[in-house]
Amino acid sequence: MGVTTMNKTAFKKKFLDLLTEKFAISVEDASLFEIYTTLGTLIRSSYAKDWRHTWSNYDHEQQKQVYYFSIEFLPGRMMKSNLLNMGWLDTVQAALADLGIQLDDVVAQEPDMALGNGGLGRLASCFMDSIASEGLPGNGNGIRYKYGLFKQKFIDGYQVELPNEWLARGNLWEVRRESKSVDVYFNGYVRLNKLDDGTIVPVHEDPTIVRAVPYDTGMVGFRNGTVNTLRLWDAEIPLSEESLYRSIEQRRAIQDLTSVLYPDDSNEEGRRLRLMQEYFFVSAGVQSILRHFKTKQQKMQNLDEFVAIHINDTHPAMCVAEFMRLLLDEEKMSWERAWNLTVKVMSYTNHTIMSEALEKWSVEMLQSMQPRIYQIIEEIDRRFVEEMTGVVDWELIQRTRIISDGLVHMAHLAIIGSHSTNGVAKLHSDLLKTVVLHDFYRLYPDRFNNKTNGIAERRWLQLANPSLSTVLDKTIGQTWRYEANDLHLLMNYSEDKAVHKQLQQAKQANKERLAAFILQETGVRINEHAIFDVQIKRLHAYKRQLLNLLHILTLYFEIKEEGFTDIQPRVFIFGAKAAPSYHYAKSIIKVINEVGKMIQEDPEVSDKLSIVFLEDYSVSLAEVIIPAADVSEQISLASKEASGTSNMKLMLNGAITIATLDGANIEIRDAVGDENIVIFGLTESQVYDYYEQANYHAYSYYEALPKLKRVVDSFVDGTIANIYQEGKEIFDSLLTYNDEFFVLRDYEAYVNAQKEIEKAYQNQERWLKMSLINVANAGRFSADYTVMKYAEDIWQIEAKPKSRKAKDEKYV
Ligand code: BZD
Repeated sequence: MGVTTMNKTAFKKKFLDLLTEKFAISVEDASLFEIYTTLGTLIRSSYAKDWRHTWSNYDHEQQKQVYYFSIEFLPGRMMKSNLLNMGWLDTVQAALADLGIQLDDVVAQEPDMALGNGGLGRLASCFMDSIASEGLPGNGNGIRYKYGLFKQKFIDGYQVELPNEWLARGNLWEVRRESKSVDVYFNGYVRLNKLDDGTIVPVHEDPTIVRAVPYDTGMVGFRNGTVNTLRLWDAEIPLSEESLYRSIEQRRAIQDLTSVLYPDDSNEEGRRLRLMQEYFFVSAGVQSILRHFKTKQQKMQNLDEFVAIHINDTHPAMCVAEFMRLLLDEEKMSWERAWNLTVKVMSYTNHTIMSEALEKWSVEMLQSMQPRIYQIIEEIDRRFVEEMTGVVDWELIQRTRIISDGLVHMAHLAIIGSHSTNGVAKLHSDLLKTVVLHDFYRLYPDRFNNKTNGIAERRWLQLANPSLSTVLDKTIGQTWRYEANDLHLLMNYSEDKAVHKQLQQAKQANKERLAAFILQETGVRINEHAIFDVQIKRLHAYKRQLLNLLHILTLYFEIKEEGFTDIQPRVFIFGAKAAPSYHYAKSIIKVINEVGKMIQEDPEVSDKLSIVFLEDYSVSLAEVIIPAADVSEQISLASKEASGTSNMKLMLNGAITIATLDGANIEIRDAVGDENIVIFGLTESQVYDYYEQANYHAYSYYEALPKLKRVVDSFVDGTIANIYQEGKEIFDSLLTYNDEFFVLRDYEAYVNAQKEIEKAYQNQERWLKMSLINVANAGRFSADYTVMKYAEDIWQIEAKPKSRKAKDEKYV
């Protein structure tokens, strides 16, 4: 059965038969979970053939494949996106409705697959969708964490973390592939055996062996018959070695290896278990790539014509050394040849300029856990220094070498060991070249390039926003569903009142859906006609949720103390998790929640303002919030947000962006024009000027602006209840510690920008046109285009014409 051919009658029969087979139950008596399991099984078995074909065709046609190594993948739920991509969505929705079942109720049974923290992990999953949809030969390689990112609850306004047992009821989509298991070695020591002919053979003595077992999940391409593979590794006790691991501690240590995802998204904790996780999925992945390659009857020295390995941030940077190890120790290749291949095969993406996120491991830890890998890194470092000596100055070599001050610098390993280093938005890539990685740019100017992030527009528009999708279909036809840039056709209707009206109705329907959700989740009834102002992203000081809060408090005091009456009603919606150990971020959550409560309990303001901080922000929650947003808050301190991707999702859904000139916001402004976005605040070069001249005095802004003073004082003067410690902490961060992220400096500009937003909203004609222009110009941020650029410029892989069917279909 081809995945795009399925009619309602055939589906119903198959579905009901399978329901009986699996559960011996009628549809009337079946639980939603039984229905979900049956539907999922049917979906999976229906793409199974395509999955096998995709896999064998790549081999058969000797296609070069990319392996995307990422310590995080954040796909969210998969059922609906599989249905959409198979071309089954409408049929299945209608067939189930005939049986008295709402597809959305069924879909809600699926737990979010949350094996990631935020932007980086979600990007990896958007790429998986786009790589398959472009028919590109590409696979993901990561870790099958037993517990996903923690579940967030608020208790008395405080964040509390609970375990996320996403596997508790099994996982429909994965296939355990026992036969593809590999062994990964840790600890012990390396003995160098000298053979009679003088060659030296390293032998790993007394290792701890962990069995890596892969679980594969099909990544279904959009209506093109391509089904790629996401391979996630689980750690198990090796069967043959069972007797060696009898102690409970030893067994537990192995099982713990893939137990939890580290919940820190931009802070390097340097824990031993994390390093073990990194080597574990790197070694398992690289071993399985080489093992597979050896079945091809190709020469090892031509490996780079068949394999590209992508290092997503530095967590998989040991790919470089592991690849070298296998070529040297197992394949007996010479160093020069192995190195040459490694650099050609590897490529690396940097996702942050925050120095605390740059991974460094102590020599001691790496050496004791990975004695052979450490030796190889040491040799790479030695040769690097040797090669550069006399070519560039000594200080530059010291700053760029891999091992220094007792630390192994993972970004240095990734850059030196690969042919490409890219940033994730133009500004970010420029900053890498000119500031953060400037030294490396001097050494390897040709390796640096930009690949602005992109998003899976199928998920974020077609699936998440059916109301808007219908308006688009009616207005510009359906080709945008295949070719995101065709959204641009909407520009022909930028002045069309009838289209504006339909866009407005679609947005209103989504706002009502979100309001109902909020009522159900929090018991709070919000004004559906207010401006829905949304900030959704991890809680981090540089993202400046605090600046947003200062504005909310400003409005609050204007109403309470200055008697303002003409404020446009607003609902401020937050979604954000803080790393469990990030005290300051947790204080901000608490304070936002307390301000929310204060406002809600005050009838003088509660019809004008409200704060809704939704618990447990996730991909699925984002799918409900984003279509309902009027305003997109992208207010990080310029230079700090590498790209951002919620900015793209929100604009695609017609929200107007209020933004600093940071990350991809700059490219959004270029796409929509200055009149269709509201920009404020310091530019990146002004921020750097402040750093250089060390002349920022937060206090002077506090003193000079009475409104700001009133707001900042409210953190410590008792205005806001229950925040004694948290309020003081925030107050001190701003004044005693001189406001690291220039919140006070940007306050006035931000408040003015918010006034502009309000003015624009009050002129609905203007607003709807702005919104339309945002939708019309969001196509360029489709990850389909992003991955094609990676494919052409970095990975050198291509799709066979037949696997790009979906793109060609529209011309038929
Ligand atoms: O990566 C984010 C950046 O902050 C965003 O600006 C960018 O859009 C996305 C995608 O490129 N970085 C992360 O999400 N980083 C992490 O999640 C992370 C996770 C573990 C350790 C360090 C960082």
